[in-house]
Amino acid sequence: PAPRTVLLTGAAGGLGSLMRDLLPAYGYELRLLDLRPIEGEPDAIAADLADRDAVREAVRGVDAIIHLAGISLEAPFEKILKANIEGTYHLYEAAREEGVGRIVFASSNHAVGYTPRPQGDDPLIPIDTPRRPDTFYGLSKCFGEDLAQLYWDRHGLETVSVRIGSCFPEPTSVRMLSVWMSPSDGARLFHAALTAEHVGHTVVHGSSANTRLWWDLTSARALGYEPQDDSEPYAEKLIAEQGELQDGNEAHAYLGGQFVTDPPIWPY
Ligand code: NAI
Ligand code: 15L
Repeated sequence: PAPRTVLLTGAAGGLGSLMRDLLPAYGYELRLLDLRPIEGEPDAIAADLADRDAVREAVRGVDAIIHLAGISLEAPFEKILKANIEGTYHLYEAAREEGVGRIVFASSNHAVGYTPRPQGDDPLIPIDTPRRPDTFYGLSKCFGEDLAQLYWDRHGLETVSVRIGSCFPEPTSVRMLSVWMSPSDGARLFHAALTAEHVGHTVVHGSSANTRLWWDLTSARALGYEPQDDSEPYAEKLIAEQGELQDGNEAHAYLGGQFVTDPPIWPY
């Protein structure tokens, strides 16, 4: 049966807030979890993924999990280790112990951020492109994908790992024209990932059907995902403001964009 009750971790964050608005229309009852309290959501669980007992209690009784919680940018290794690596492990252990059947894992383009961006007639980046994390953050997403594979092979716990491009209300850079996932398409993709049959561990690219797309959406479409949006209407304005992507600019050369050149940021 299709999942009904879904635990949304990272529910206070940018993507979590967008999904809190959009996913109920698909019939899901969301249970919310985040470190931070959420305004207007008194029933949300305020818990740290480091707290194994709280995580186990949070997953009890849900049909599936959308796992967004964690550090979403580059940060010192020790912080990434705790939130993204140990935190994701705690969630998977809790899901295994409580018999939850499926997790949708928010992986990232930064797991493969050092992949050169396709230019000219280059083929789209395939989903089995070699791992090339651009940061400790991207490395933690590689770990999450491998953890998901282990829990499928060993415990039969299914995961769809979504290598999200940039999911924001609008694209805000020329690079984002190629990797943007509109919030509505994000909800469509998460819904497909929750409801497709026999996913085992499937890795998909997460974006809209952008005219300037850099990567292949075949595995996402195979789940039943049919993207409806395209960043192209934003192109003229963004290119007028920022110029085209340039050869010889390292931050324009790779899928991961500025993550390959920026110094670490610590937002919390
Ligand atoms: P965000 O930083 O706005 O939200 C992350 C949320 O996780 C925050 O509300 C934070 O309080 C919570 N959190 C952090 N550590 C936690 C912990 N130890 N225990 C419980 N909660 C914790 O990030 P955003 O943009 O909403 O992204 C959500 C997820 O999607 C992240 O895992 C991010 O890596 C991934 N992602 C997002 C993309 C995007 O375009 N928004 C692109 C690629 C991946
Ligand atoms: C990510 O993984 C980040 O979580 C998000 O904030 C964006 O920076 C996105 O990638 C991106 O590459 O644009």
